[in-house]
Amino acid sequence: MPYPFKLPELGFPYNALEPHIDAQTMEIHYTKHHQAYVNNLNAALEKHAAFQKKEVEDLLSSLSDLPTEVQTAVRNNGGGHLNHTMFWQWLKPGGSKEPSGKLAEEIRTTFGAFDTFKEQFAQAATSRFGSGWAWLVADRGGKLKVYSTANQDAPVMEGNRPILGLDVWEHAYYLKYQNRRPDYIKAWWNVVNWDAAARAFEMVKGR
Ligand code: MN3
Repeated sequence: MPYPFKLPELGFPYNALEPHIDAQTMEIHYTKHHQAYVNNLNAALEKHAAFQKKEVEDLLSSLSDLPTEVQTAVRNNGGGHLNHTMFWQWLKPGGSKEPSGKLAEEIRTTFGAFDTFKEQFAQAATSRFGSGWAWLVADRGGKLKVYSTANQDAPVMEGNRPILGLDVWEHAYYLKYQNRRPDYIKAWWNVVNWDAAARAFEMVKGR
């Protein structure tokens, strides 16, 4: 949905992902951090009616079309809004431990084994210096790749389609895990919504 952007439904209570992701972190992450990205994105576009009909993906994939003075604000806050909107969908209480169907096949073809994929993903998430995201994406050719981005940079900025993403900003884990990012990553696998990842992959294959 285009401007004015809104906080999406979370789809589950703040405590639903306990003990892996705690309720207080979820509440602050959703009502404060994500809300701030939405507010700042709306503020950036308030005086630019020509861009108010665009979806956030379109804004991010053609940042250079925007007036120079709002490019950074849209990159940071549009990315923040899009990344978090997807992140909530990729979380599910008691989610399945592994993907199934075509995504499972493609992960095996690309990485050799599901566990090898998990290792590469965790490595990308752990080694991202400072704030950012780890991603499983499909590139323009539909090939799966694992990498990380800084800040709120979104895969769509490089023409990639996100299949699964993990927020590794400290605000996503600090209350429970403090400096132990690897423990947060390990716990997060327990609440991944592989059905949402599989749907994202189907959409890539179907276009
Ligand atoms: Mn976040």
